[in-house]
Amino acid sequence: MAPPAPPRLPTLAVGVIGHVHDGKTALTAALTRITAGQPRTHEQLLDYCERLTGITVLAKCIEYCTERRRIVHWDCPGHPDRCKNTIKALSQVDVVILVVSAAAGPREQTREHLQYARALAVTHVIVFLNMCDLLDSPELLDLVELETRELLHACGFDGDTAPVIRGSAAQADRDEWREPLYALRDALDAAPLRIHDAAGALLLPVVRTYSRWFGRRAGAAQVPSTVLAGRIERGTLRTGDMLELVGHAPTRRGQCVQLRAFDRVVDELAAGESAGCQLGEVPPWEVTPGMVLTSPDALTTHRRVIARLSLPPRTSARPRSSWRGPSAIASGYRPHLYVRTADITCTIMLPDASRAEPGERVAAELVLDVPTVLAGAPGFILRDAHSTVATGEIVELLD
Ligand SMILES: Nc1nc2c(ncn2[C@@H]2O[C@H](COP(=O)(O)OP(=O)(O)OP(=O)(O)O)[C@@H](O)[C@H]2O)c(=O)[nH]1
Ligand SMILES: [Mg+2]
Repeated sequence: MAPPAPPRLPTLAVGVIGHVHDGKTALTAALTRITAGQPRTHEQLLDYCERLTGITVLAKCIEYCTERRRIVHWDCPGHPDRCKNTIKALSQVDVVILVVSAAAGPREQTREHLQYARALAVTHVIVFLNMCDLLDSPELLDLVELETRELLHACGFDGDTAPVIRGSAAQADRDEWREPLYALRDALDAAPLRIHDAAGALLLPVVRTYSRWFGRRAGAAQVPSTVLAGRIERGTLRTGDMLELVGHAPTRRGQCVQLRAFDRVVDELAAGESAGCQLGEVPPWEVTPGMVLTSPDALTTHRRVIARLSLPPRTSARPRSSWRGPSAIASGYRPHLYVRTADITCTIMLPDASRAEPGERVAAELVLDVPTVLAGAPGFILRDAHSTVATGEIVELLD
């Protein structure tokens, strides 16, 4: 029997970020067990390969309810090689929970994830100091909290007022460690909601695709159909709507055959909610994550933009041999551009200078390899194989 529909509460999208192995998945599992929804264990949130290595690879999206909110929760990977999945998940959230190991303090990925959240216009951070069961010195905990607040300041957040909760995700089922989880749940209830425009033209950046085949019975013609998942950024999506997929490949049209919010079939979903839209007449191989689902003729794509870039400053940390830290960029450099859920190679053209050094802010022209929907994008991230090249915002759309 299908589970009962959760009450219709305002949706808050939350991303859990932090350095690798600081306890993000353990905290996600603990949160599902103290809120209304499907309780999960740490193992249930990992797939087969992840269980073998203990490292989260894909960002996982789950849903649960607190007293006042329906939470759409993204458990992000912490490993530096999985940054791409973290960025795509962060492009879908309103608020982040920053998990910091009390035993180790903030580290390289703690800083990098905060920079991503800032670049993608997230303004509210809740800090969870995890693994406090391993430390019995309150002075050391004070020091880690101070260091984390300083890091929040350095990354452009309000480090003085951000809630900091001290707890232990792995021990959350024990009575003495239950209170911090309740405090975290209350902090999610108190987090500010974003105001979404439900009346504008539909804009749903596709984060994941699934394929479905109909007419599997003998003799019946097989009709491919695709399920597109993502968060509605603007507008309202209804079953039966005629829709258009824009960006990357030639524009495709199809009808919304079925609409799902996690495991519930619904008739309508509005801006701010996560949707799974089964699109008829469009085969799965023609859809790429990063495309945008919209109403026919509502949005246009662009390939050239003027942008303001901020290059991260050099730090003394060199945590692994293949990581070479922030470096200077020159005209003609071709990093990956992460904007909304798209991941596109682009060429940087610096009109005013031949080079830009770490820590600088420069204006640049970006030429994308494939056209994509860029209007209204909250911000973007440029990365190469090993490190973040720059974060930035679009100033002007050219063509
Ligand atoms: N002692 C102790 N161990 C913990 C705590 N939280 C998590 N752990 C352990 O830390 C290890 C890593 O936890 P995960 O939740 O997988 O860490 P993660 O941040 O999700 O890791 P990635 O997603 O790969 O970055 C596991 O063995 C957990 O059991 C805690 O509060 N106390
Ligand atoms: Mg994890």
